[in-house]
Amino acid sequence: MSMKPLLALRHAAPVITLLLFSLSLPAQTAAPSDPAATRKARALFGSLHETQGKCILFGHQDDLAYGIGWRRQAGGSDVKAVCGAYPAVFGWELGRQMGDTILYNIDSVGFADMRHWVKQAYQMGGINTFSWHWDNPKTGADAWDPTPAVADILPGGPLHYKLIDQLDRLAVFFNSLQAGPWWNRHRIPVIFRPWHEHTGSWFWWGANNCTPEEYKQLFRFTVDYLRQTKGLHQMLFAYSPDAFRDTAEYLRNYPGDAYVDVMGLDYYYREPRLPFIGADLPEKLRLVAQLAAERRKIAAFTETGLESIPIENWWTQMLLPHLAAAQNPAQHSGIAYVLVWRNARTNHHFAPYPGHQSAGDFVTFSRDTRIMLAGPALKNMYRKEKRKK
Ligand code: BMA
Repeated sequence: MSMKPLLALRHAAPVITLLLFSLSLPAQTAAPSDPAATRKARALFGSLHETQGKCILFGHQDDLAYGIGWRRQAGGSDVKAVCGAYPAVFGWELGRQMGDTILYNIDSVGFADMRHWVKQAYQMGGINTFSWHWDNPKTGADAWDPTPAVADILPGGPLHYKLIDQLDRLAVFFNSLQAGPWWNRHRIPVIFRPWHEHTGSWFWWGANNCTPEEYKQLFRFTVDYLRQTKGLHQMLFAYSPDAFRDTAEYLRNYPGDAYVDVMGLDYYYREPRLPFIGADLPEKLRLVAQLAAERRKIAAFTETGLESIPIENWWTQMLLPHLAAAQNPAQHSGIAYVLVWRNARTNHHFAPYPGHQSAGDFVTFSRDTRIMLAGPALKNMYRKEKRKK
């Protein structure tokens, strides 16, 4: 190359910089809690924030892995089989325990398969979110063993090494979720929802099994370790209490704005409680949406469902109006996504399947303009990229 083009290039450099800078100007003001979040994680956060209040993304746990009467079939999805579209949000589970010889999660989903499906979901613009039912590190029993263990795994505790071991393994797994061609290979941004449903006491990290201070320390340590020690910046973190009475209870274990991106709610519809929930949920979802809006966070109904959906029109008569009650488009406030739990078997499923009595109502729900499933609009989820400062 002669000197002239080189010089031209040198002079063009500030112009290019300015151009890139101005391209990034209309970037969202709402940003992830991690100041060093990757471009894709920023884009995801920004898109969710922008969508919030306008429409609600529909999600399903283990959607691509199995459903009623099938398992591990290419293209399989009960949601798609019923309404013609894949969900927009895909939930995955990391428990019981990660280890050198452990190939499957608690629900017999292989981690290698999961990696493949996460990528598939991402390539359609879908959002991947992870739950973690980690075994009780003190007793070795499952996550539902309420024996207190949080103090033991905090720094200085006798079992701290077990937490480090699991977080190291989670980091390897999260980092293995990658996409893009060689010139733009990147880590897939994910929403991680650790230590969920803590307002209940069924997990060893639940309300009666550790103090709010211990819980906050555990949450902060988890985030700091993954973010700072392991250098994971593709992560958004969800804080997801179960049923709560008021703002004070919702926020009692809140680790702080620097540690949370999604303010969630895990709350199931259960038949004996249905009239109560019917009255209660719009208000609770509104409260979560408001708390999130005040902090410029994302609000989400991070886990819900009505087991086996015995109410034919539950989708349009309960879930949809409850979600809609929290929407406030003018303020970008509302519930950004809802995730229903897994389709394990006919007496433990939360999405419909072909032939199910609520299938027709689900189709109506899925076509409502306020509900978004996979499709062309979802393709832009990771495109509104704010450049890293
Ligand atoms: C529960 C049930 C269990 C499952 C666990 C973790 O709600 O669905 O069957 O093992 O979640 O995914």
